[in-house]
Amino acid sequence: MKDLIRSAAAAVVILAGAQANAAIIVNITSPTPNTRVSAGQNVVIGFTAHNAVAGLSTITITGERDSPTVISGFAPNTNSFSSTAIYTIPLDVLDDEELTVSVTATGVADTPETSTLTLLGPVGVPAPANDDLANCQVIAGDTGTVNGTNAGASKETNEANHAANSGGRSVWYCWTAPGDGEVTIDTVGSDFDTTLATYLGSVHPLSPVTNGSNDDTVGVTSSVTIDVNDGSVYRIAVDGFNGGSGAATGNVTLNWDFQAASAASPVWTMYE
Ligand SMILES: [Ca+2]
Ligand SMILES: [Ca+2]
Repeated sequence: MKDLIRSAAAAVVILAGAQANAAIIVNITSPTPNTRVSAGQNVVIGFTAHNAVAGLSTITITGERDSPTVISGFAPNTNSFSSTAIYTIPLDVLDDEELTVSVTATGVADTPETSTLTLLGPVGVPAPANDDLANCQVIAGDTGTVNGTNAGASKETNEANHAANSGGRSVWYCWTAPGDGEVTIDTVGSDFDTTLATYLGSVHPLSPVTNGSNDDTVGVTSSVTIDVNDGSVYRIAVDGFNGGSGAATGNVTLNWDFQAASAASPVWTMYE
């Protein structure tokens, strides 16, 4: 009979594939993966551990940001064990953050085995439609104003630091110059500390426009005046100033005002 049990355990090991050479089986049984959690919440982690061959020696519960907790409520050489542990969600959990909880069972004579569970932080603010450069909001005409938000926005891979600030919650606008001249673009009316930067190109990394970025001009809002060429497409980033604890967010107001070259900078030629 004992041989039969050993054979069954061996078969489980073979089926497990990656767990070759280990006879330990450990499973987190509750809660279900990707359960939403909130700051400070006590989550009951249910688990089972089993080692038919040589018994268990220790079980360790590790929260992603915690020191390991060793469960010792069973006698050494126990073959099967099921219990619960409390995992307290960190108070600074981020929206949609993935928190990993691990249960590791160590056998008397086997390699430890680990089961992991991912929990998700609170539901985050959905990203605005113009979060990514590729989805820039098209703005057109000589002059205008649009309103939006950078709440829920993020920074892309290879995205520049706008106005030399790390930012982190950028939104994008695309504007095609209707002629040669200059355009003043600003975020006056926005209700948070903005940064503003203008670029040529269509994928990161973009080419910064000369004198095309600014942090503060009107209060903490931003303004640039740049020379533009007829038909060129300018990518405009509005980000929140990041003083070290994340980018500022709020309602974005973006204004632009184009002046054609003849009106903006008349050329006077003297003839002798
Ligand atoms: Ca973005
Ligand atoms: Ca600013």
